[in-house]
Amino acid sequence: MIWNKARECESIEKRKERQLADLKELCFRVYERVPFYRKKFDNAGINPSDIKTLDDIAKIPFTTKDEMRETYPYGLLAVDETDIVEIHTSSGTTGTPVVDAYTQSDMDMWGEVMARCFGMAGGDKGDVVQNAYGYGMFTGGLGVHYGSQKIGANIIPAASGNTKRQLMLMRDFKSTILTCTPSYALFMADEARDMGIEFKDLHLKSGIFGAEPWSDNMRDEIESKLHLKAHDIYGLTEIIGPGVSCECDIQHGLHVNEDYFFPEIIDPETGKVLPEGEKGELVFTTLTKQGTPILRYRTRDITWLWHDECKCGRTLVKMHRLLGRNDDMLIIRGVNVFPSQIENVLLRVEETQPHYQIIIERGSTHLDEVELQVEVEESFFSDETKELERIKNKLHQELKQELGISINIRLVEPKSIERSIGKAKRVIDKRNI
Ligand code: DLL
Repeated sequence: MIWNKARECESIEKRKERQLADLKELCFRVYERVPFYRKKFDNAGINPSDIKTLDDIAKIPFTTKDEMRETYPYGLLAVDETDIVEIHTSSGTTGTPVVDAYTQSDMDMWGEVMARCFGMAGGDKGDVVQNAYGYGMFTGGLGVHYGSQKIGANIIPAASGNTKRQLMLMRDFKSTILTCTPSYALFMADEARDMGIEFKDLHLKSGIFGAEPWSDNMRDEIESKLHLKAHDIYGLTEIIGPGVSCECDIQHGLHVNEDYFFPEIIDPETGKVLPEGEKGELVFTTLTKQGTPILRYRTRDITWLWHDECKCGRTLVKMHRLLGRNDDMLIIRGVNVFPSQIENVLLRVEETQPHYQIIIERGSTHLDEVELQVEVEESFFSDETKELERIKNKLHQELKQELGISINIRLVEPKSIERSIGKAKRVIDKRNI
């Protein structure tokens, strides 16, 4: 099913015309309504009227995650606060989150792009969507929810976790589409085996998996274990949430909903726009978003873009499955974690030193397991298990509050973590994704 053929399959020329018209309007709108952008334009010596072609977008300065944090909570708002109908924040709970504030028209647009993603994954009215993304401030759960309702499917808002119940619902309500992180899909496969449930006897036909890196190998494993067709979905809070791009049935690149999210690839070092087909950092401009429009957001995600005549008929530009990031952000069980957040907690907790290593593994359960090895402050180090246990519990609580996930802690003796003369190797990622 192609949800919106007129838009998804329109000619490239026509789409470009619309993108340009929307870009121009956007520039005038944010210049007038958002002091943050007015200052950006002024400092760069440009005026909204200087944007005459799509290539002129390169004149506009980038927006970064740090800037989005600095403007918390409503510094990027381009409408009256009373026009906001919903807010979400980035996964992971850093002190100051990144805020996405949606007007009703933004919500309609989100539903529209997610409906397209469902279409790409073969979804339609009559389908039963089991949504095992997290609900709440994270965009995954509700974003998928709105898209599913838009296509008229029956949504089971199972949310993540409680796997036994998940499998029971899947069997009893005959779920046809599963939406969750790819690692959770594999975890479910193992649980099902233990419960004596065979996926081939269930009704799943497709899955929409994303929010974390995965690979073609993982796709093969998921498809064979869960007996479904696995589609990659990409998105990020800063832009809208899930629904920025998704794979169609051809499974050869993700179609970007570029009539709403204008993509560019830049050289992360120089900031220069790279020609189509070259690998670099993905940058997005939200062409029509009203609540918190974003101009040239540096995602830090690495990929490349290309146009081809996709057999599905869609003309939307494609992006390759993500190749990685060019910052140190980790995605652990779908939650974004920066090593600096861990460091901040270690500095705050007086019993520990900011000498640490983070070891990430994906064992037999397919879920990410993290161990934080951390040095205890000399004056607190003791042979008493009780005392060490107290420190461990305290740190565990603090980290859980900061990161939003639980991590295993191993306290080690002062000065036992290897010191580096160069850039310290803080993260040892053993996940073979
Ligand atoms: O993860 C939104 C989302 C929800 C996408 C559900 C897909 C499905 P954030 O928490 O803001 O938003 O994290 C965004 O996650 O910049 C990527 O680095 C990573 N990411 C998202 N989708 C994929 C994917 C949601 N399909 C960050 N493959 C992004 C690899 C992904 N990484």
